[in-house]
Amino acid sequence: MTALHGTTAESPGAAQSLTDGDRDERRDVAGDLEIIAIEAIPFSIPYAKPLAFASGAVHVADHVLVRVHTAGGIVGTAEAPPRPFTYGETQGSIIAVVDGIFADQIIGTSALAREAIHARLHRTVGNPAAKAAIDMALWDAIGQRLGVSVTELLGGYGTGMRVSHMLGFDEPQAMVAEATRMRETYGISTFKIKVGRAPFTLDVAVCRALREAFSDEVELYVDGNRGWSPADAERAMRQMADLDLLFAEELCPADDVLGRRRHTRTSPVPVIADESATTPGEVTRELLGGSADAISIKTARTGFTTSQRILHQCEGMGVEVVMGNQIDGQIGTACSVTFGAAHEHTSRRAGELSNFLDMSDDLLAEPLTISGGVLPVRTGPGLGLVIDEDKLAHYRIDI
Ligand code: MUC
Ligand code: MG
Repeated sequence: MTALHGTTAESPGAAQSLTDGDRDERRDVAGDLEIIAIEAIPFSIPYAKPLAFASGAVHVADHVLVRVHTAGGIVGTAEAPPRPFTYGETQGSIIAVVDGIFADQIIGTSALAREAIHARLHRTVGNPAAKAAIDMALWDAIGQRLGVSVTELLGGYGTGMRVSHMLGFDEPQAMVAEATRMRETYGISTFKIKVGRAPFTLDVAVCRALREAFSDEVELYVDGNRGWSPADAERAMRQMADLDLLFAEELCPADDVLGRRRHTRTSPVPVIADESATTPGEVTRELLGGSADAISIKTARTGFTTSQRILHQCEGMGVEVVMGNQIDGQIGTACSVTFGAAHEHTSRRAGELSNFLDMSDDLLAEPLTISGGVLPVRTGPGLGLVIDEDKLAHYRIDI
């Protein structure tokens, strides 16, 4: 059995209160959770309804299933969705970095040594989706071994989250029709409108059409994926000041530091940082630099461990957060709701948890369901995910 790495099992304080039996049990947990292998399996599932936005479009979910195997026969599972147009990761790069770098760094370590594993993975600055998937698979394994859900391990706040649906690029009336379908079928009443095309001939018109169609029955906010200049953002937000938008997300290029600061100062609604705030350090820079008022937390890029660091950072600063979507499939969405529902601060706003509805199929034996505008958390143990092995065999592209 592997010893605990830097935990309290051997510490003097613990020795007074633990019996030999307790100590054996804790060594067993750590030993059962020793990482013995990691699999990175590429799979491709077409979208029934592709999603287009200012920085790209997704027609096929070219994701990677990450499975962490432990000495006790537990398999932790998560999904990495590469976003080449945003972070430069691809299906191939995720597999290469997991197999070539991360596996060696953590095989032989107990999944309980979460800080040691975090420190090793974060020697590498980039590769967010690869690191996040490993992190979440490890939490899944820990939850399974302990017989509790990950959402309880993380915080145990609630049992589900209100859902916000992302409306991809289309003509104004088609986007209204899509929102209507989401309301009628799933009870969703919060929508993130993708903007970042032509602000004054199309984007503002889309937002106005949605507000006119639904009056005050829906919550609306916009996400530009860096598509507008700061000057256009200022003017467009002024033109939409009467639309009662909740937020404006990442409207301008991430590098335009002064422009984004000016736009944040003049925006009539809070500005969310998404692509510009992907690490705790970037969150600090954006918030203290005055380039954002709120933060999008995406478990697909910061897993559970770093997402919790960012969440606590925001909470301490009195900054709002939204659970974002990296165009996740059902496994990724289950991870987002697991984290979002676990905490009070992430549960205040609707989470972006419905993109999987646009996929033609998925890998879970028991699909996620949204009803009454709410996605429930899986009750575990772990993440409570069972992969349909026939579907995985069908959609994997490595054999
Ligand atoms: C979003 O919030 O920007 C689009 C690209 C990506 O990485 O996530 C989505 C949604
Ligand atoms: Mg965004």
